[in-house]
Amino acid sequence: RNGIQRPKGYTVSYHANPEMEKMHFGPKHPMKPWRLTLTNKIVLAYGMHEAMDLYIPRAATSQELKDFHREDYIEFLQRVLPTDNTWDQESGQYLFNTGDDCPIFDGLYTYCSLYAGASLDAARKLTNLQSDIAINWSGGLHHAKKTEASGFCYINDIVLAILQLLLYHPRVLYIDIDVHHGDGVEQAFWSTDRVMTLSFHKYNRAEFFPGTGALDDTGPLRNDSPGAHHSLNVPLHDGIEDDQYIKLFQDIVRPCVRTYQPTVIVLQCGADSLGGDRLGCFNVNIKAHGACVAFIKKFGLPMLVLGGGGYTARNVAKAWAYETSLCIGAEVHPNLPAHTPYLEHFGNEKTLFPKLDSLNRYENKNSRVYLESVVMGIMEQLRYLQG
Ligand code: V1P
Ligand code: CA
Ligand code: ZN
Repeated sequence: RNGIQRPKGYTVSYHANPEMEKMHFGPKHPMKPWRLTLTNKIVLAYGMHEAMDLYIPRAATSQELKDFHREDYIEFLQRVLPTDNTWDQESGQYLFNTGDDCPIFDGLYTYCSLYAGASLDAARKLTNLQSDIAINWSGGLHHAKKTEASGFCYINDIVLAILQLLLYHPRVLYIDIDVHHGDGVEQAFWSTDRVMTLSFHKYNRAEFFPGTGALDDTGPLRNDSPGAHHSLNVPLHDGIEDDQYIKLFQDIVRPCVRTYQPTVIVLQCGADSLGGDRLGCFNVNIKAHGACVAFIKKFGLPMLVLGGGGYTARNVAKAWAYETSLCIGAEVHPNLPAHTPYLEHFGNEKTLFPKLDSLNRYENKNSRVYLESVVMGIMEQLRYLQG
């Protein structure tokens, strides 16, 4: 119908549960699960569903969540209600770091177990060889810790999915292009050499959440610890441009793959690294963001593709729909199909690739020399892993 055909020689699975999309963090909160509805509408309007195996994933069980998270934290998420007083007098903090960033809303536990279930299902499609690329746009919530919520993330679905992959795969490469540091995933696999984590992000210790992810944050300091040099960080400044971002991504990922020889890649595609994002501060366009997905796909390794941040919903939806098309290897028309539901929501921008207008641009604080020094810093870390 739309000329979208199944990819030849490989299988893509798409894991989306519409129950997720109804959830609300609260009127002023930037995280809007509704962006997933917009994404799925565009994916369907183009006819991309013809080219993938679609799954409505089940919720993860509490036992599965406890594979990473501590029991008392999961039990808290299971029983807590928005009306409960969760202020802890003793510590002077809200329990388990809930609060403004991680509010307790109606259906919170359902929300958490659904996005985690989707990432687990997607990972298992890869390990049982039913898919080569598995996509879950509702996942990618990289800040959640073993015993607490952080930065809009409650359950770390990425850690749970990687733990599944590790049952079958000797080495997992985790790449994170969300504008924030993937601190929860880094911390979870800090001491192992079976997962390499690589995050690209805006870094400013005092002013930008979560304040970690400096270039010299590379794993345990003792050289005899297996995890040493297996956490890689690419700290960036405001305003990075398309060509710089693509070159940096390729110049860093290529040697990481060559040196580490992963058997599977997990890609967190946080869309807050796009220009015009409500929380982000880069000047990256949708085509450049997608170029990272296309570049990873070319390695031909099994791939778990996840969402993450992204706070200007129309751009998030366009980026993730475009990246779905790259996964299935379909060329899509640059204008959204006329029958796309909610088309009016996109205002004057019926194109899949809106140009970043000058009002939304950040001054580029990333010099060529700075970016070269970052690549050199990463290469230095990789040298420890050779031979
Ligand atoms: O900056 C902070 C905390 C709150 N302060 C005490 C420090 N929080 C950030 C959290 C950003 C989370 C990003 C998540 C992800 O990486 C993955 C899903 O994208 C924050 C910000 C901000 N501008 O950085 N929270 C909020 N804004 C916020 C705004 C309105 C209502 C609730 C939270
Ligand atoms: Ca990142
Ligand atoms: Zn983010």
